[in-house]
Amino acid sequence: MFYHYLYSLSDRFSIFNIFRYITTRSFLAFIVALFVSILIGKRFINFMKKKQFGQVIRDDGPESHFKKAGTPTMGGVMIFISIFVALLFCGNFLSPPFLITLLVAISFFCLGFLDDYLKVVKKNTDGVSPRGKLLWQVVTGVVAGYFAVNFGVVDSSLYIPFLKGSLVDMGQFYILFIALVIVASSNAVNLTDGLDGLAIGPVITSAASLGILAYVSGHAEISQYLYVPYVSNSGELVIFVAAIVGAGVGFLWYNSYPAQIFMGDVGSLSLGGVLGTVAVLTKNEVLFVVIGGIFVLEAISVIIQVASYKSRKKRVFKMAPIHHHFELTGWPEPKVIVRFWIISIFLAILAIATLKIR
Ligand code: 57M
Repeated sequence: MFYHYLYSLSDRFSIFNIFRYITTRSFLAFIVALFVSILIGKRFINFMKKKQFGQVIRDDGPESHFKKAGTPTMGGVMIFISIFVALLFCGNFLSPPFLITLLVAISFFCLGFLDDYLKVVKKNTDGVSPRGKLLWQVVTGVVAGYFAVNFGVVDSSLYIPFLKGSLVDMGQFYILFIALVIVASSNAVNLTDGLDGLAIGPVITSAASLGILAYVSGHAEISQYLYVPYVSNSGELVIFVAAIVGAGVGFLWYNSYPAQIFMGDVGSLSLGGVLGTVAVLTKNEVLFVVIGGIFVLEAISVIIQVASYKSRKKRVFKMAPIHHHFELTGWPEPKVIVRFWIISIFLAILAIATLKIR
């Protein structure tokens, strides 16, 4: 919003010309989101404590988690307040990719908020039914995909890194593919959010690398030079992910071990959905499997565990998702968390490095 007003002043005050640059607005979005999240974090935690809106710990989980009972949750509210404030100042609300990503963020925020509200405030441990949650996510993903494909935001071809040109034109089926990526990403981040800082770390590294890829794909000359599909206006998504990085670092200040607050489904579902949306709107859905490798590993560990248990009544892991397996193997929680962060940083660097070897 303010971006449009401030930029319009640039013909009278040349200083506001800087608002034309995506790099300037991205840096400002990062700083504003970081500042707001650190500023409101303490107050939000105290509010949740006073209201006794704390996490209920399931008794079938690792014993080391029982002491976490009552930890304030729904930290995703403070994350997205920070992101929305930053976007109000720096976001381009006339950019279709930006608006589609905002649509997914708001929809998944509402879904996660409702789920957490039912569980934490209404003490209804089930929250939104898994079927209802999935239906909400799929409808959101299909709507986002419909606008992306039918309003010329992205072409419906699937691009594989290292292959010059597209692999296949999926036509209207690309809408379902977009929905699949958004829903899978949202649920994978949700599953990963099971240790202090375990989800927000890879969210930060994923957002940062997607930001670099969005900048490249939105820049005509650079995208051509690097053989990356050009997606007009995708540069506006850099501001969005920069706000996520800022808000994520601010949230990590409080979510680092031992966590003073959890992000809740309101945080994990929406952050995952937004990352998936940015990945498809910048034509990086395949590379996103590498960037979000920790999320993929966590989700696959659950799929393997559930399939094995249902078919053979035997577990492959001591407990799924895989972070619990390492905990039960004897790794202290901080060691699991930091080692997963190290892997995420490596995967993000690897993904960016592919830009030079296409
Ligand atoms: C999301 N939620 C955490 C917190 C966070 C199918 C099955 C794999 C589903 C899965 C599940 O329930 N996933 C839900 C994971 C929960 O965190 C809350 O949820 C929000 C994210 N959605 O923000 O509000 C617990 O995680 C811990 N936590 C931290 N620090 C954080 O910063 O310590 C979270 C954030 C919190 C806290 O203890 O209470 C969760 O784990 O539920 N189920 C599981 O993950 C369960 N695994 C399981 O059942 N495995 C079985 C299946 C696969 C057959 C098996 O392996 O045999 C585990 N989780 C729990 N208990 N709580 C184990 C049992």
